[in-house]
Amino acid sequence: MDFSHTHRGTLLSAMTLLAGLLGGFAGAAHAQKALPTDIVNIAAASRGGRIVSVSSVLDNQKDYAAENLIDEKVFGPGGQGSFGWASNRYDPINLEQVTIGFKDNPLKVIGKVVLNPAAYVARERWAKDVSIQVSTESAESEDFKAVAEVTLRQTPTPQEFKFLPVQARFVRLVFRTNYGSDRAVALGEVEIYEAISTADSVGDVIGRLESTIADLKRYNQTQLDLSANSPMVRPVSLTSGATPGAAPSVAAGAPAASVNIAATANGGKIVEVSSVFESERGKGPDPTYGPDKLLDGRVWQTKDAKPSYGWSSQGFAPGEQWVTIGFKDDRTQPIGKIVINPLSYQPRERWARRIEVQVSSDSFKNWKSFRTVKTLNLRMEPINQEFDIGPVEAKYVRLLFTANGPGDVALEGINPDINSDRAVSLGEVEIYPPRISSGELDNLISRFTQVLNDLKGLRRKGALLANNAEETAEPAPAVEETPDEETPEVTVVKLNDAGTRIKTAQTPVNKPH
Ligand SMILES: [Ca+2]
Ligand SMILES: [Ca+2]
Repeated sequence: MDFSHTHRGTLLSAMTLLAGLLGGFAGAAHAQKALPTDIVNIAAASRGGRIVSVSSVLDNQKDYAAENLIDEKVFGPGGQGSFGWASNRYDPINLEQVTIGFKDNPLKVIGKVVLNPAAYVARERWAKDVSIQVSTESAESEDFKAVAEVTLRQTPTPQEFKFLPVQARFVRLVFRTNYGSDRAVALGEVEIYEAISTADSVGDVIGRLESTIADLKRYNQTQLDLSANSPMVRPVSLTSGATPGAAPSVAAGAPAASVNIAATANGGKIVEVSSVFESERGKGPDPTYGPDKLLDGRVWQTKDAKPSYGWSSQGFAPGEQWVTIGFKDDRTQPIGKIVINPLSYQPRERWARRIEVQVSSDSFKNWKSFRTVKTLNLRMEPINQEFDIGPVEAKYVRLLFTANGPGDVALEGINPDINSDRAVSLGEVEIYPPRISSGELDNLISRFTQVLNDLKGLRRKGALLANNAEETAEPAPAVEETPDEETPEVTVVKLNDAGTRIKTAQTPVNKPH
């Protein structure tokens, strides 16, 4: 794939979201649920779909014929296009209905119906509550069973209804209510889609991708809902009693806007450190200054019974002290921001002032694999300091220290980068993946959806080949066309050449005219 740098970063971010935030959902729902559905609308007249019967048509006008439900058009501004179907009455007892059949009457497994109310009539007539029913046998009314009771919004948009996969030879829509008219019930378009079995490997991939996209959409919505009052990064607080700088918790309800992936609490870890401070020279490293103190979500506070000192090196010269951070499961992560708090239990002369941020996607032991992506110049203040990075990809992030202390000593013969050669120290490091804006996420969702549709298209090609191969061995089950005399009470209307209506009762409408 050929992504630009920006897209690559964005895609990486999405992968992080998927892996990190949505990981919990994966594989959770293996209970009975709606399956993914195919991309071909089998109700469309262009695909051989047809109206088998309809209860009535508004003033028997051809403009409102039920065939308009499957013409893949709705009316446009000013009424051009297709008017949709409207009934000739609205009777809450004897409900209006329309029955749709598929090309050659096969038994289909369907999983989704899309309805668009947009009919060119008063909006009060638009269908509201609709019963979706199926028959596996004939189009006789007693054969139908309900699979979904749906409620349409009063908007001229396609509205999707997924349900558990069900076998259907005929689909009937029974119109229970409209939006307030006693004259008619109306609908612009009906689409019907087959369910895709997830039992085979391609179907399984399609199913997982579709549910991932659904999770992304939910995540995006949650982000939008929270964006008004949700800070991206929880600051380290020197006064608050709550764990300062702790990783924002994902478990606390909605997904956090961003997660500190360096925090020990989130699987972050120190994989290598140049040295650890010896409180008493010759007595060895003092674990109270250990590098784990960089990722513990705390900074030094006087009032703490057991304060966290932060990390300190043993000795300091520019470029000779470092600490290397890895992530949960040694995963490669996209990095968008680093937050540093220099406050440590050391004199300010020892606080880290300049840091090279280096990243590697290789082994942390392979020094040559690290490259500098940013130089951080810290203020000698005991506060969180934020630095935007990249976005870059990193399996390991190394902080290489090149200066300590305030740097305000300007004496001849003194290296201003070394305010203390005893140690370099730091209180806390936080690392965050790049943020994704809602627009970027929308864009990603639509690209993922395109991939999903391409996959469904490929599956269809494969399925067609397989069907052709099997055709001689096992012909598709044939179904007799419902005989005219058994057709349910139907009034079908045709126009003769002079435009006069001719009633031809009890005749299924098989083709457009
Ligand atoms: Ca239509
Ligand atoms: Ca700390």
